[in-house]
Amino acid sequence: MSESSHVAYDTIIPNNVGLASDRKVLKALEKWHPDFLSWWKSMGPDVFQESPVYLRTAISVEREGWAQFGYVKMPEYRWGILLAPQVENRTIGFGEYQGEPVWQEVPGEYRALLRRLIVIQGDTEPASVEQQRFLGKTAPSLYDMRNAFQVNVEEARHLWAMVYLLQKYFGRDGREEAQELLRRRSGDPDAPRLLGAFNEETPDWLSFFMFTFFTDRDGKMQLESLAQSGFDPLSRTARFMLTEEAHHMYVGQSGIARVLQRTCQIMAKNQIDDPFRIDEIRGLGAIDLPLIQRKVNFHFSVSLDLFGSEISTNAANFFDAGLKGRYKEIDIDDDHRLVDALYPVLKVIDGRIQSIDSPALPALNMRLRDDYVRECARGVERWNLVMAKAGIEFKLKLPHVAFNRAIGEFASVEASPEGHLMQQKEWQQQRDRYLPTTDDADFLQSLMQPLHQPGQYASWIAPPARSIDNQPDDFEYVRIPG
Ligand code: BYC
Repeated sequence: MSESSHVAYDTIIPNNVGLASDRKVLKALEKWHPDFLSWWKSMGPDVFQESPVYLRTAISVEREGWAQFGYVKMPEYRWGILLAPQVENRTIGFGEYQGEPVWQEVPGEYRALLRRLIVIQGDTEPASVEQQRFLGKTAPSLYDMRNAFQVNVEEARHLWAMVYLLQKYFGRDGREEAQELLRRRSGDPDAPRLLGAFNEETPDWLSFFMFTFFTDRDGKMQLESLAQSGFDPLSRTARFMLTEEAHHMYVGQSGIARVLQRTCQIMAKNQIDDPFRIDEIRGLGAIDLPLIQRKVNFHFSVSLDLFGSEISTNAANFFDAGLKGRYKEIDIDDDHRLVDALYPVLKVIDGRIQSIDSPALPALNMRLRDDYVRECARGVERWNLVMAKAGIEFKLKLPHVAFNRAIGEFASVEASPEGHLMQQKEWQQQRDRYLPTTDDADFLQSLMQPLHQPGQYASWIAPPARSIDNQPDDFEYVRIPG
């Protein structure tokens, strides 16, 4: 095992960054630790903090075998600082400094830009834990409860990852930012989280699965871009975070697939082939497909906002400076400078949405968003196989990127899910066809009855295709005192 893949468990904070001999940073982190724990206890999962949960913990950062499974009480989880192994002789892959050796220290002129990127990334991690804090109480099974807690502890570890970068490389400013990350709260009107989607509620499990499919996937795209960074510690941090992120998106992809599967089963069993016989379907304890489409519309559009404006000088500056690349930058066959390159950008011109070739550098947010949309579309196709297999004529669709947007080119217009521009009044009239209604929310809440018997699942969701860590179907993923 190479030096940087070995995780030291001799300090209070497991790490593979040599913390034991980095007294100053260790001290700063040890000071931050109790504040983190009190944040976790007050804003992390409600109720189940004392329950042993069958969690995976990273014990190595090598591609194979980094996860060790075992029962842990969440406040005792070994949150650690784990960076992917250093790549020998790595050079900056894009922008003004292309070809130069990557930086091991923060370049002075980019300090503010880099700090801003790290703070935004860091802010999303505790935000998602806060958003999901009540889910345990209504978990449809112990399997699902465990998955949510796994996601939560890993998002909290991602917070640690960003706090380490802030404290190690940004001195006093970094320490202040680390405190601020624990001060802001999702949805708090006085101290909200920085990005819109992270101030929304996650009130039910359908929302959770949608969030882990759509919003965690934004996390993946952003982390992929940061993994390209010329600031090597950020790149290595993001690369390891990505290995954990994959499971979060799996929870979303498979969670929705299981909901669809159960709805289709219940419809088939009761000889209902029209997905719009809503009352009957709901009466049978299943979630109707049109409601699921409205949830897709909501979570997709809110997640698109996380990519920023289509045209952004911030994005151009991040790229030029070698701080944030494109998705799979090293696989792209071009000059990696983009000085004269063009990229098609959607704009509203003369009351129509048109694709206009624009300078590629300021259009990087749009490009990353396009990569994201393609990935989401593939996931939706997989969901649609569930209905096709059951012989039910219904296809989920991603809404148009102009639909329900609060950031960027389409923030000032209203568009239907098909991408037709509409007057505000007409859109308001149609709103309840497009987006989840209070009725939908109430219905979902009515389904949120906890199921704590090992191997049992709520009526509205099918059991998973496979267990965690090859455990038997009736495994007790969370031990809840009787
Ligand atoms: N809400 O130049 P623009 C994850 C602000 S998720 C509120 O277009 P830029 C995770 C923007 O800050 C991934 N404000 O933006 C998932 C700017 O403000 P100033 C998180 C917004 O900078 C699930 C102004 O509007 N990581 O990891 O090009 C669970 C003009 O914006 C929003 C990152 O995002 C918004 N949605 O792009 C757990 C990566 N969007 O300067 C975790 C780091 C923009 O006028 N961040 N604004 O005060 C970035 O790369 C960029 O900051 C953004 C925004 C892509 C987010």
